[in-house]
Amino acid sequence: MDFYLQYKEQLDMLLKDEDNVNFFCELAHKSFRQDTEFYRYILESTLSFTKLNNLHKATAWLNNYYCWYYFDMSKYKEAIEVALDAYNVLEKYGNKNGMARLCNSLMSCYSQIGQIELSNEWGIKGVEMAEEIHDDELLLVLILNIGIGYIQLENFKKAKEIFNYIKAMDYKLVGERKITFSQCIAEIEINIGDVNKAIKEIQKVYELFRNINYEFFISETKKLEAMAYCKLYDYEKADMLFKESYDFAVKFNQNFELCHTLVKWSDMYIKTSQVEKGIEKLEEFIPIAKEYDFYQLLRFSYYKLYNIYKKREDLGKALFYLEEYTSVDEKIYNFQSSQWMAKFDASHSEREANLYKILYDKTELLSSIGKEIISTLDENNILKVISKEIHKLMKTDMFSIAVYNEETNEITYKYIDDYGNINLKGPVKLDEGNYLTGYCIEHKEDILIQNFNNEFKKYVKIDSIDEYSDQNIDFSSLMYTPMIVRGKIIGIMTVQAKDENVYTQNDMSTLKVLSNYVSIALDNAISYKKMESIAIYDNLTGLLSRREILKIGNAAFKHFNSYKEKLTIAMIDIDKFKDVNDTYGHVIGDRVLREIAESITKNVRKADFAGRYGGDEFLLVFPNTKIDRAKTIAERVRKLVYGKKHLVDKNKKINVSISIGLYELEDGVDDLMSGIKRADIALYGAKNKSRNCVVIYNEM
Ligand code: GH3
Ligand code: MG
Repeated sequence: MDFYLQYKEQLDMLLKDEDNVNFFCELAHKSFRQDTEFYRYILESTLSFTKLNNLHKATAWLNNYYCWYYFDMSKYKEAIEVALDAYNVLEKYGNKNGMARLCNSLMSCYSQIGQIELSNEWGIKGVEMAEEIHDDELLLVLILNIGIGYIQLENFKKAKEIFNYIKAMDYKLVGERKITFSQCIAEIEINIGDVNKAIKEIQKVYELFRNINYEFFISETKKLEAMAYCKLYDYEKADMLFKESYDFAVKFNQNFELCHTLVKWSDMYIKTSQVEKGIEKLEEFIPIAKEYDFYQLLRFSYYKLYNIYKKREDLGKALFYLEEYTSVDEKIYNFQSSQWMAKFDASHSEREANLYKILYDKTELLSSIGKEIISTLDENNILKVISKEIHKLMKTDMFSIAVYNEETNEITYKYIDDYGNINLKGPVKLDEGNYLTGYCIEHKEDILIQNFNNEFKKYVKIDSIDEYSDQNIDFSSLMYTPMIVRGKIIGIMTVQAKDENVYTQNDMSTLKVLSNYVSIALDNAISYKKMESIAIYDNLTGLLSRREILKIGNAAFKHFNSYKEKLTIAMIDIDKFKDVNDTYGHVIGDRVLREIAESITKNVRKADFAGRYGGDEFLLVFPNTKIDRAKTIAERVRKLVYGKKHLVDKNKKINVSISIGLYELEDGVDDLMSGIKRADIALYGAKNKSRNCVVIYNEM
């Protein structure tokens, strides 16, 4: 049938039911990157038809393809705009299939302009959806693109895990994807592996070019080849290849490739001490990158220039590039805190753990253990949860977590013994015989051993097992995996069994998922502890924390002791505060507590200090103040607190009073604590008297 007749017929069908969009999608799919003009033409004419006829769903589907047209034109903002629009429309219709595809498009766009985090978020979201609708092909594309994102972030280890997964799953890769896959493997090998393997992969790519329009891929392939030859120190050949890559990028209008090539080319010059030439390439790259918002590349490059000029002590230029660097950094950050980021409600780490779950294992059990682990803020509890659960997942005669202290280069092993008690071993220096742990930490790599006696030499440079001081000699099968948070290694996890050949690659993957959860949880626990201990202000009232007011009190006590400066302290407790809670609830109670704290701080002098000592108790420190003066202030505070009305119900306001005990420090008092005790005694005096009053210790 004549093409245009067929096309018209299909438009009519679309008008009847806008789900009849397949014909157009297939047309686009076939011509994509093979016949760009036709691709654009088909999409634009069909889109003007669907828009005119208010076919929103069909428009959204086609916009997903149109987004890729913008993408190839380096118009990423436009690409993102149509994709987001389309996503919103399909979300309304609950069309998971289309949404998952748009996740993929958005992931690629954001990655291109350097919004890798955002890109990653979309990718992982897409992965979840593709899983849900059992679309393995789309799942593969998404995972492939997530891998590319990690390469762009120069996180080659993670990228490698992902590509290993793709290999292991034995997915059928065809056409362009085969090319992309080989290019990625090559880039990973160049950076963290074997250059010769990389060159072999690149050869594969050239062979694939025979059956495909290679315009889109040639510049990148040449660039990768150049990078490989840099690794082999053949800079002449590399220079030539960079030039070819550059020319192809110009010829085919590929701005991203052009920029990327210039950056890598300049890297080579800088490395070979031809710094001027390196700067020249970067200067050519910057305006193009700025025009197309290649933030990530810009950020890396500004930082490089900053360092070059700093080294040369050209501080003016160094500062200029540092400022450029920070401004790009901020832009990236602002993007990340944009409304789209906010749409992803769970935290990034949690989603990342989720990706691992999908990559390595699909059981719900893991995810529920993960949730339990992540919600724990106590290190020992984390260990308990995981030790209990791991037996359900694999054979375990010994399980241990070792926490690594980078500063002291020490590790502390923690494990649960047969009686359910937590045992510690260490801290021990990493280099004192803890070879496998050391290897795992140093290389940030997993270890899977089926037979300890035969295999330990792969990881350990010792001749005899007698030199081995780790506890694992009783065990034949061992697995180790590092725990990494934000690129930093915080420890390892190990599972061991007495028999040989116990663990498979699959068990290793499971352990990795768990280690991911534990890493997040431990990181949370550690930051929580830190936050707790460094908190200067009390969360609820905003007054100084107990720890902080005691610190200040102790300093004032030193002045009292050494320089005979006067010092008076006050203990305050809210009267019948339990009743407020019981009558109006804790939320109102909290508010009243906050308001009382506010009245207290407002009405002491600037030089005085107020802290929350306990539940409804406050400690005031009046430095350089005699009891009479302190009494006047305390009376004022008491009156003003009692005078304030607190709204506790729709129309109900109440007054709440406080009792105050005062004590002026006297010679012979050993420390601040003894002073506080006396102020407390005075406070109880006030409670016994009538409440809502001030009592002085020495007048009791
Ligand atoms: P008294 O006059 O003898 O001090 O009576 P009281 O009811 O205030 O008794 P006490 O000081 O022993 O009890 C303090 C009460 O303060 C207990 C608890 O209900 C409440 N409380 C402590 N901390 C908080 C808090 O952070 N928020 C709220 N809403 N209530 C708290
Ligand atoms: Mg009280």
